[in-house]
Amino acid sequence: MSKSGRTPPLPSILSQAADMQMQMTLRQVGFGAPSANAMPHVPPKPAPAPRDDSALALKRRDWLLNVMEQQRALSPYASGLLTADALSGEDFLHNFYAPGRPVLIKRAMEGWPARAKWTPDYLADAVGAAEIEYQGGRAQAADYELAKDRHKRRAPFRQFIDLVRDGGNDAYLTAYNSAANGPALAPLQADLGHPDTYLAPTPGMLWIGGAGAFTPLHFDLTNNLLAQVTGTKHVILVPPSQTHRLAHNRHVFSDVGDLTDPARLDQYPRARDVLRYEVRLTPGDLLFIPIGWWHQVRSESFSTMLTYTHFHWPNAGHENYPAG
Ligand SMILES: O=C(O)CCC(=O)C(=O)O
Repeated sequence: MSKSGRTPPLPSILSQAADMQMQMTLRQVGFGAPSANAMPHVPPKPAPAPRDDSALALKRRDWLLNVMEQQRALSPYASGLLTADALSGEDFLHNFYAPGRPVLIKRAMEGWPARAKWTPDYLADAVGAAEIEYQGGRAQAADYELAKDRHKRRAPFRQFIDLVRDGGNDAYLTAYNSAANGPALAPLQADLGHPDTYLAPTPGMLWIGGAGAFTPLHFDLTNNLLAQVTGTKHVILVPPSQTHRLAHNRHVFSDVGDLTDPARLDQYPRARDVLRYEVRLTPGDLLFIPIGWWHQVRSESFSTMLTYTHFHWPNAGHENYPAG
């Protein structure tokens, strides 16, 4: 009751109750007004240094990630890899981008001339002898992704196409080369559309390789959208909750490298029953790979693809990754 004897309006009661609660909470943590017989302030003893129990801390973190994954598995909507048809920007944001869930999006690249045109011969004629940078000498090196800079090569584009048209993993034009290739590959831009439902108008980064081109298991420090133009790719996606099974010792790479290689699985048995989703990327498919999701990609045929990172929403995870 108020002094006037009338019941104060409800919001006032609520705010008094909230004040009271806040004061009690503050008292509990030692912020109460000093009482008349308060003791002189004695600085608290410093807390004992924590034991070095990093192994236990890691076990607890992995327990938490497992429990959360088990809970997601209750719903195929929450845990499966969904395929969407002509997904709106709003639906993409709320159901996939913000929650960090992958999605395969169909029918978002209708009318791109590149889908019909980009054969090896057409590409060779369109770009001609302009020199480009690509990744080369990969067949004999196990660490060709980790040691990317050592594998940069240059060649006239037509010669590069001859290196990849019959397949193999030795040469691959990747997103890592795109900063060097803008002017040389400019004639191809007119053949491309742009998935502007999800992306700002920044050009994508081109990948061109033959059947067998392989990108080992890693995660990216940004959210990525893959746009498959021609050819097909086999992608394995693994949620971040499985990191403890993947021997994550070097930068963003897994020492396992290839989840389809029995010899690697013999060496890293914890990776055997890792939770995974497999996707076959076909021409006209967009695949959203959220930041932190492990993936490995193998081209099944001559293949052209773009990757984009300039979404309409923040995508700056790479700025503070503890790279070590
Ligand atoms: O297509 C590929 O070979 C690799 C694509 C990829 O890993 C990526 O964009 O992060």
